[in-house]
Amino acid sequence: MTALGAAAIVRPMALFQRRDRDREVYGDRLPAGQKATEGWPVLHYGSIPKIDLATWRLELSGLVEAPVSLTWEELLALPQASAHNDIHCVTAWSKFDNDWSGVAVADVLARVRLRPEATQVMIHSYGGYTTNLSLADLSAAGNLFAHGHGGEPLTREHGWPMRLVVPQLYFWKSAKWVRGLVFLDEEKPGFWESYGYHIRGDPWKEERYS
Ligand SMILES: Nc1nc2c(c(=O)[nH]1)N[C@H]1C(S)=C(S)[C@@H](COP(=O)(O)O)O[C@H]1N2
Ligand SMILES: [Mo]
Repeated sequence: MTALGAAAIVRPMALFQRRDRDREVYGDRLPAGQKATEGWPVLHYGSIPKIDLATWRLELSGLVEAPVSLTWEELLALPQASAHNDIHCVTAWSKFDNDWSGVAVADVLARVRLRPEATQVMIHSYGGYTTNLSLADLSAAGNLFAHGHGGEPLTREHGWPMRLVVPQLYFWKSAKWVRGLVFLDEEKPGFWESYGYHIRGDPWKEERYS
């Protein structure tokens, strides 16, 4: 057998063994097709945007009664919250037991009056990334606009100064470097969704691609 052939057979077996081990350790907390990672991979399209806290804003616009713009100080003046959760990336890694700090999505949404027809949201990031969520998925309990992880401020590559954390959906929905939410009355695909990622992305239903 060639070296290549051996590698091709051995590697999938190792993967299955690892998935079995992960299944024993994490049980029902591991969605189908995922494996646990100890580190924290950095994944994004393009380069890390340059952000200045003095000019940073979180803009709430679209189907709202009046647009709202929060400065960094105004975000920090909102009630500070924390969340403990597992995250699942569509590239098949899951990272367990994350401790996030930030502001509950509900407390940010409380700052804006939505028009009744607003049912969907496009998240916009510094650097141009977008991802879409239903208003229901965005406002699910436990979702956070996070500025810290593991007791430390977010690092630049993980979304400093602030990222969204929506742990019940695949992690591409958790936009890093968030700069605005645009409220919509119809479902529109964001960046990865327009390249064939699933429009919703529930890891428990393996909604990876459409
Ligand atoms: N702004 C921005 N946010 C993003 C992305 C991106 O390319 N740009 N990639 C998404 C994807 S595909 C994943 S898996 C996670 C990765 O987050 P991490 O680098 O903190 O692990 O960020 C998501 N948020
Ligand atoms: Mo991803």
